[in-house]
Amino acid sequence: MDDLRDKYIDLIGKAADESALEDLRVQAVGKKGEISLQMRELGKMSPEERQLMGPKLNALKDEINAALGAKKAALADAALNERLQAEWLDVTLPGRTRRVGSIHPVSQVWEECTAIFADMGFAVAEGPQVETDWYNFDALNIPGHHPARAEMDTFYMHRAEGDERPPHVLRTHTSPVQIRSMEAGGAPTRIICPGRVYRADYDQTHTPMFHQVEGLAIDKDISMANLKWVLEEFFSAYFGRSVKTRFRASHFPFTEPSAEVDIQCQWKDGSVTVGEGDDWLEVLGSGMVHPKVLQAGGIDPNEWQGFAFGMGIDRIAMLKYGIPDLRAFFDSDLRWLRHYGFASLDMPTLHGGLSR
Ligand code: 2NM
Repeated sequence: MDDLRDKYIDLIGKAADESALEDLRVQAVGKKGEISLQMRELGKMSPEERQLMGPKLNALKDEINAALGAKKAALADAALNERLQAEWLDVTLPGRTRRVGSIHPVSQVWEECTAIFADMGFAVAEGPQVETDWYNFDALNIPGHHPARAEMDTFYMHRAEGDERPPHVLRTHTSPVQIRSMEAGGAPTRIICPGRVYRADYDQTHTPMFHQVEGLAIDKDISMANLKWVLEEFFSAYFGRSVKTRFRASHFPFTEPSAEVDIQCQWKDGSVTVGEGDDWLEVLGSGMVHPKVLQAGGIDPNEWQGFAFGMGIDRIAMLKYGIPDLRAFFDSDLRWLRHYGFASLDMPTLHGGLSR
């Protein structure tokens, strides 16, 4: 019995894993294990022998079971320690920082304009950037032979040979959106149309894509006086100070009469400040919507009249935020974007104040 005990205590001590340990358990104390077989022999013994051997065999069985349990716990402990060594993680390491993006000045000013005009009761309308030449030109009283069509440096969409559809263009202004709005909603109406527009022109002050916001107000008794008030109200809110305006007679095919609007400014050391001084800066075109344009939009010009205006978002962004070069707007230069961009949680609201 001592041999049996030494053998199994030794084997259990050397067992490499749980399955080896289980094999040993079966081999020693399983139903047909060595110790169980010995116990079966007890029946053949004399009562004296049995009284001696029974307790000894039971004690041996208990000892082996205890050794198996202890070894199992030791193996589990070792396995856990191994994992703890292999899978540690330093939760005190600093995180990987990621730079946040910024809001482009055009987006910022777009939102500023929208907020100011919305406060005056203008709804925002948007439309397609690829337009038929009817919406972009004809409906706006710019017929086929009109010099404005050539002057606009229009991008025409490619047509496959035999494709007889009327020409499509990249819109040269957002006015087509206003025609579509007139068709869809009729009069009265008050909308602004911010959006991307395209003209084949590239130099110091022109990019082939730029941004416009146009406005339209139609009712029974809308006049140039309403136009002047709305624009002065807009510029004062936008620049955060009162800004004088100057209306100069002009000509556009889609308005009659038409006026270009200058704002008061001062030139000093090669840069310009709005709202002071006695220089003037042209920033906007406007006028009373031409009867033919109302008609093209399905509105009866004998019953309704209204004003319209258009200005460049990029242009007034440069003026407000002192950005010198238009072309840098669309270079996607991260240093420029970080410098002139706005915090993403700092979008303009009227109650928060528009300017920083
Ligand atoms: C300008 C100048 C003057 C204008 C006209 C219209 C429409 F569609 F209602 F007729 N929208 N915008 C307009 C008028 C635009 O931009 C310099």
